[in-house]
Amino acid sequence: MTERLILHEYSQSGNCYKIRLTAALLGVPIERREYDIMQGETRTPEFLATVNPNGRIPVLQAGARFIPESNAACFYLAEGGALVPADRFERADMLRWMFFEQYHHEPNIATLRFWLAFVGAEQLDPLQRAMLPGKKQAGEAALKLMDDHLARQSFFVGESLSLADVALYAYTHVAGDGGFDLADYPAVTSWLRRIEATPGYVPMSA
Ligand SMILES: N[C@@H](CCC(=O)N[C@@H](CS)C(=O)NCC(=O)O)C(=O)O
Repeated sequence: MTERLILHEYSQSGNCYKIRLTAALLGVPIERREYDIMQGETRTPEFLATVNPNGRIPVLQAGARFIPESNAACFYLAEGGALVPADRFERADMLRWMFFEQYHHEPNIATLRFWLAFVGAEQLDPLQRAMLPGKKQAGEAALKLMDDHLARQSFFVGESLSLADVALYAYTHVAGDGGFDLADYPAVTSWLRRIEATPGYVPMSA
């Protein structure tokens, strides 16, 4: 990749970490620009006009162009390489797990992490408080589905690491912050360790 790559991010966000992990696994250098989402730094008129009209990070900047949505940014980096299956069915299966991550996993597991570990249980408004049990139940269901799948195979798509694993790893490995007990999901726990043993792996804190 010849263009300059800049990740607009909040480094404690799993969605941002996905992109750093993808880049690290591929050996692609990216620059990083930090925004404090707790202070509304992605909601300024300048950010909305130039980086993302949706007011959120991560956004991967490739040259003069911007790619919001974490999984789209991961795909931009990885297309044509080892993290995207060459087989058409497997490529669609990878996307299936990435859409699952955005619809069934992240809105429950990442949201509970954000509410409980970043905002704080006492600061939640009544609506958020009322949503806690439903999000916990839906997050548990997502982890159970993942555990059943990973009891049968080493990675989400076949036997090798793909973007599906990277996308799901980002918030699963810190699910404890949202009140989930990963000891209940042994196949998921083994899969986390396999990813961490992959050459090029970097932790979220790096
Ligand atoms: N579907 C988006 C989610 C982006 C998102 O929700 N970003 C959050 C942090 S993880 C954010 O920017 N929040 C700040 C705000 O909404 O003001 C993705 O995968 O990139």
